[in-house]
Amino acid sequence: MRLSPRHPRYRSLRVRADLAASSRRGLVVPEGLIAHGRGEAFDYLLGERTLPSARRAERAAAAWLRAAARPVLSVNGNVAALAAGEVARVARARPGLGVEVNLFHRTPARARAIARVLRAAGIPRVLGVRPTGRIPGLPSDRARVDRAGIAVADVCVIPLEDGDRAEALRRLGKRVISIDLNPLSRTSRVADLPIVDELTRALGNLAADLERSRSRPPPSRFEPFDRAAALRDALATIGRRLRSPAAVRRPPGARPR
Ligand code: PTJ
Repeated sequence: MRLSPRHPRYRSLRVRADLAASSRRGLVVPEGLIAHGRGEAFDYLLGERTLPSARRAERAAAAWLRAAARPVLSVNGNVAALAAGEVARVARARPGLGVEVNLFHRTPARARAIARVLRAAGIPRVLGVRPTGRIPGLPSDRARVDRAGIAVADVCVIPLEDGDRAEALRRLGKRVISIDLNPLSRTSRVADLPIVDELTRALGNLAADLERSRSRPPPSRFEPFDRAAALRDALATIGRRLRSPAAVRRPPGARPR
């Protein structure tokens, strides 16, 4: 199908078409397409831009990654398909960051395919392809981790994650940074540092912050982050947008019936 760049929602249609193609190749599971739709809905409600509160969260996340001893970024099918380049940029800007494949719907072939995409994006060492450890008390395949990665990480970045694993990671005493457009999701609510922003925008901002601070010594401690305020701000933004008269005004060019 040909998409016209003049279509007002060209970017969104392009991303959908790319994800659908990734799903046909087996990189993204059909459930991942549904998850993307939910993300799109929240992005729409948030105004499809990075909120100032999300930007603050991204800056704090960059500082936590710099303060961490063993930080890891977890990658599932959607993340590899949507943002392999941004993951590589973050990994370049934070030497020592582990990049680990972690899948809810795991098959060895999918894990290998995702690792290939990450390597092609410029990440030489991809963890989690053959898991060597397990997160206790978690029934799903998401429990299967790398003993050199998530198992020993002190800070985990978990984009598009399910609430069970976010909770399990916290129980293990890890600092959890989530990236999830839904401020009501269990993942956002249990994370120590929830970033309520779209994945590619969030990782791009994180990479830019890390690149800017590379010449400075890393912080000696983890600055506290007001997670409740970040979630409240995202919800307040959604509420304001839903109540605004502009929400029911016809878009320019729409014909009256
Ligand atoms: O590749 P697998 O097998 O590990 O499966 C990955 C999916 C995404 C299918 C799996 O993790 C899943 O089912 O996730 P959930 O529980 O649907 O949660 C995904 C969350 O990510 C939802 O809260 C969405 O709102 C959010 N989300 C979706 N797309 C984006 C997003 N958040 C930020 N940016 C996005 N592009």
